[in-house]
Amino acid sequence: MAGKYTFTMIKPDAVANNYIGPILAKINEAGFRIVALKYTQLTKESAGKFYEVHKERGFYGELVDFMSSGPIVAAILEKDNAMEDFRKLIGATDPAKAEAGTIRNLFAKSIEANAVHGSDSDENAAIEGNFFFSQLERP
Ligand code: 3AN
Repeated sequence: MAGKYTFTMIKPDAVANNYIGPILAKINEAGFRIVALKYTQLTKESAGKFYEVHKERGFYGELVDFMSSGPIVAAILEKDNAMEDFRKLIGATDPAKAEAGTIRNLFAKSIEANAVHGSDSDENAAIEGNFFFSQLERP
């Protein structure tokens, strides 16, 4: 059964461009409830751990540098079919290929600095939510 929670991060590029407000508004307008929210900055070590699944990929080092380069906003979102619906709302990884009106189409400039992260499975949504939020801070 599809889960009702997913996890997102507003990445350093979008935070630097003052897009926290507009992106959270889009998320709410699309029917998601924000049930946990945190403004923080990843260290290289914690960004490396978060993206460990991509360790073997050529862009891993740059991705870790970028994701620890400035503050981010982490959030847990609630909606029926949350993970899949959120992936649709953010659009393709490469903003040039992201459908019109999606968050990456509206707010991202490059495949690396692509404004937002969205979990790619219910299992990863739970793992990623637990990475940023303690039991007291999340539903
Ligand atoms: P998504 O974020 O759409 O799930 P993934 O999981 O394939 O995409 O990639 C994780 C992150 O790695 C992306 N959000 C993006 O920042 C970065 N990334 C993916 N592909 C590339 C690439 N070819 N070059 C640079 N960075 C990339």
